[in-house]
Amino acid sequence: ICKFLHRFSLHRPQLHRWLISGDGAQRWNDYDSPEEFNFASHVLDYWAQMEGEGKRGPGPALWWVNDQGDEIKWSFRELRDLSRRAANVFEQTCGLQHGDRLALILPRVPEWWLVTVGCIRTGVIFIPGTAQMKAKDILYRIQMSQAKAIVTTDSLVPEVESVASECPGLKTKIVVSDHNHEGWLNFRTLLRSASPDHTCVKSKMKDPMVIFFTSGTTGYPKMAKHNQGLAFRSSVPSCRKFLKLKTSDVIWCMSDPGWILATVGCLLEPWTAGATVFVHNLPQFDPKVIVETLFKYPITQCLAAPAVYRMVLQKNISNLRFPTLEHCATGGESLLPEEYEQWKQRTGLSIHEVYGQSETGITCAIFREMKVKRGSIGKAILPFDIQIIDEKGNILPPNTEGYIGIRIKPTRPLGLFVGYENSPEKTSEVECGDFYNSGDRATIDEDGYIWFLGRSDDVINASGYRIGPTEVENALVEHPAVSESAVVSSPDKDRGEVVKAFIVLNPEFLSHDQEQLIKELQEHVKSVTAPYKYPRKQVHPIQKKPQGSANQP
Ligand code: BCO
Repeated sequence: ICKFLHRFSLHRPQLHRWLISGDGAQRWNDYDSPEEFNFASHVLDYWAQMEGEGKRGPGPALWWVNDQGDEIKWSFRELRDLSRRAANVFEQTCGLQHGDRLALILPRVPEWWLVTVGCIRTGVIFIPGTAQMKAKDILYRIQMSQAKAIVTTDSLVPEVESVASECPGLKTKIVVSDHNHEGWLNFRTLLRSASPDHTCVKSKMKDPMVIFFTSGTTGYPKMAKHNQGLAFRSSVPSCRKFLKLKTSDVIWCMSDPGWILATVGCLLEPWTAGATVFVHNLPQFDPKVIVETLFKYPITQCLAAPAVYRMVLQKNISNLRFPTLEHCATGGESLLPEEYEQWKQRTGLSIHEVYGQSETGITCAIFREMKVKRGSIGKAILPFDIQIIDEKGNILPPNTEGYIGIRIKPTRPLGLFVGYENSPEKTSEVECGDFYNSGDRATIDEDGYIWFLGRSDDVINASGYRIGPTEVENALVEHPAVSESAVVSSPDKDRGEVVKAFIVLNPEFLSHDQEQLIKELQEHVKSVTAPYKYPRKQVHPIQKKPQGSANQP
């Protein structure tokens, strides 16, 4: 009956309402797979309608602030109209069509939400990236993804301009700014004159929605492509139980907009529940500002990498009893049991771990009302069937170390990526028997709780960032001092892991002051690739031996 009603509801908005309960949870089954789904029309427009009928509370859909005291609050109706305008900008002004790709490289500005939803309305596939990226990172992403358009911010205009001639497929450059740039369309100006009427595309569930670039052990980042299932997944009952968001909740997910954690935690999860998304556009991360913000605004839930909680605790701030905060979740790297204990003692709140990847979205979690087992990343969120597997895809018994596997046969669950774009061989490398092999090592206990152990490959997870050693090695060898480099992960008390680089110097740099050279190499990496990747551990330059001499370090 549920399936029938759901199918019917896609064409009859008045029936669609029957499928949504008072707290915003949609009455789909965990295993449902409707043929059509569009987050903008099925979720946002629904909440706009509820607001219009006085059936949703007064909280805004988006509440944005910055460090200069600016504030923006948009209701779901405003968001609907503005994102329809964005859709018209993309379709009418930029000539983008269903299936075209758009690179989205913005910091936490309100327009990020208009661009994402505008893309969903038009069927344009958006490709988020962090605004820490440099020209080469951007060039690689545009060339690989064949993006026809880019939306970015003032500071990245020169970076894009420096590589634009190498991107013949890039037809439209859009800047989110109060200033105009030659050769660029101005998003804010266009939005003002665009029509708020737009007919949302009827997307099929299998239509691509978003592509995330994700780092691996070798080579450059791969493109993990997701269909509409990533957004639909937020609507199924198991996912709704994980944060148990209500329309009165105000959730602050601190992830950079370039990561899947932001797409899930700042967009899909909160708005599926009709909750308020809170955003603080911090130019620079500062634990003190995090604490002040949690005191100043009525934030009820926060989702941030363990490093954020860790750095707040390290500040030794006397009062961490936040007046409205009820629930804390974390993901991206491991939270240490002692950090959990300290946070609980100082704030009175538990931190609930979640686990996921760019390929999977949030895969398992300590649900809001679930018993916390300290150090566990929780249980599978349906419809994902997670098992611990060996390298052939055989299921291992409880308490045996293996890989985190997600069942893909006989049915690939909605919410799991559809594959690495343009790389069937890389896609098949991670398919292992009936499972997707995450490459992460873990055990599962008799109660179904999963215990994360670490990566099986050389990918470095520094404060929640996934960094491929090759990306840093390639950046280092661009410096004239560097003849060869090898980059590895190194344990770190603040960031869990950090990048450590070993350098073989070219002979003419051997006499240079080593401490100064280390700093220069760090700054060099920051200048040629996204700075979060720079080697933080002291790198000790190694003398390059003349050819034929003994091979000593
Ligand atoms: O630490 P330093 O000051 O030496 O360097 C920092 C920045 O100052 C610097 N930087 C940034 N922009 C720059 C720049 N330098 C030159 N030019 C620029 N334009 O570069 C370094 C960047 O490091 P960071 O981003 O780690 O900065 P910070 O301030 O230490 O931030 C700490 C964290 C904890 C806020 C940050 O590391 C963070 O946000 N981590 C979480 C990442 C995350 O969200 N991961 C989730 C991925 S999705 C996923 O895992 C799937 C889960 C479902």
